[in-house]
Amino acid sequence: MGVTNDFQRPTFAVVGRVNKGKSSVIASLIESDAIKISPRPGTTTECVRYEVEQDGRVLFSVVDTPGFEDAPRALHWLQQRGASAAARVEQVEAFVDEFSGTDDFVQERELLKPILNGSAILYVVNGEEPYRENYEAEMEILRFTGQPAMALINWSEDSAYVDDWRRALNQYFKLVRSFDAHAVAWKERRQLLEAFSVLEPRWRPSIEEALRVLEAERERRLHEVAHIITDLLVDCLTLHMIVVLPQKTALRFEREKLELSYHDKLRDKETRALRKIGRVYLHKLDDWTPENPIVFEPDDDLFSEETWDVMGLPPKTLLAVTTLTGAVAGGSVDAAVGMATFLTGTVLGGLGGLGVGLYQLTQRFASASNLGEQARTLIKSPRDGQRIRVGPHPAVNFPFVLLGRALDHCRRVQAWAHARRELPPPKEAPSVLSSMSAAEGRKLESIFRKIRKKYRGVPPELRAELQQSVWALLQQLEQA
Ligand SMILES: Nc1nc2c(ncn2[C@@H]2O[C@H](COP(=O)(O)OP(=O)(O)OP(=O)(O)O)[C@@H](O)[C@H]2O)c(=O)[nH]1
Ligand SMILES: [Mg+2]
Repeated sequence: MGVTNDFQRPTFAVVGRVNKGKSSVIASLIESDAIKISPRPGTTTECVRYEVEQDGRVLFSVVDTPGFEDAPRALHWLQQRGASAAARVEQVEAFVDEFSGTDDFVQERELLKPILNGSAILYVVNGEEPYRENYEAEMEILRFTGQPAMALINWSEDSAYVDDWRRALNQYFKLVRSFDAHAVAWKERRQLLEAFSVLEPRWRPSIEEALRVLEAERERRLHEVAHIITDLLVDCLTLHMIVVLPQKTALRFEREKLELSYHDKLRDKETRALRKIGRVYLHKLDDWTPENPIVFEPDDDLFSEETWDVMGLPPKTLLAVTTLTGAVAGGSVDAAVGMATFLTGTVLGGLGGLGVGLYQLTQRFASASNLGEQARTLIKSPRDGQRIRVGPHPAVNFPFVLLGRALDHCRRVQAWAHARRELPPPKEAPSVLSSMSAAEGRKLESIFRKIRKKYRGVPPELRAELQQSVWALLQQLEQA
């Protein structure tokens, strides 16, 4: 670490006993997957500075440090010198000099350096473990430095010891906050920065700017995700394949293969979009395979019955949406399975206004259909071949299932703290769309219907309208 004077620039040294989550706190705060974290004590052996910048200017820095190993003995050395309160910081400097070049107090000397250099102190404890008096030596040494200091009770979620910790820490630190390096999201990061701004008034303008940057970044990400989800919906709602089969091939032999490849294309589009959403939140989901389902659990197939039951619109809303739009003309609504089936011919006015019922009525699956004589001439089919089209997917619930899954995934990556190196299992929370009102559902359904109709060229206004609705849903999601 270079020697810079940290008295002018906001710098926070994250200190504490070995293995209490110091590096994890930093990783989650600055969203870094590169910081070394491990269950083995003594993972961090040298100070490492991380600078948070905006337009090339450093707004604040955090310094990762090795943990205290033998604080009681170090404190004993300091106390033996018996300096006045005003001279205590020189005492700590003398301690660092005294053992310099020896094998003694290696970690203590290293962790004290940034503090002696002007960093504020962020003292991290593990709130899952009971408070013990032997932490007091560490806190006393930190007090000797005279630097502004706050404490963070890490691992605080569901811990019975947090109150004890708080009482003890309050005696040593100006501020005491709880934190959970494994569960922090945007809100907790903002709260920690706010605490930073209280800790040292001189640094407030920089930290306030960092808060503004954080807020702007949150907004930017939501817009980016709205864009990704809109593209996914438009892409999947308009996806269709036209294949020419020799005249004598019976469609029933080819149908299954065509449908499978059509569904695989949709799955692939979805996986790509979900990875992109992960990247917006600086998470890589690139090593996803069906065997290593970092995006979804193995039985979460896009077209599984369970997925459709859980992820799309709930049956009641679906019913309300479908009957009122008139999309069921001539079709039927199967309330028992909560799935709407409807005559897709009405949706396919786009095909030269033929209005012929080209599609099988299906529930979860799109099916391949022979376009028939009329359609064939219309799309200049070779005389000796039959043109088969699969898609666009006809089910009313299909875009809702896609949307519900994308929003759920977004909620999951937003809550995925960077200290956790694997995607946490999904929370048992109801799907985002389960609380959608019939009015909201109807509005979306009408947009989806228009997009399907214009499947050969979706007007930009329609896309923008959808993006606006997705953005509103993402806002609701964050505020929930
Ligand atoms: N469940 C849970 N585990 C945590 C939390 N914070 C850290 N851990 C785990 O605790 C272990 C130690 O975390 P580190 O961040 O490496 O701890 P450290 O204080 O930097 O450790 P040293 O560098 O060895 O001093 C790792 O296995 C982390 O995954 C937390 O808030 N919740
Ligand atoms: Mg560490």
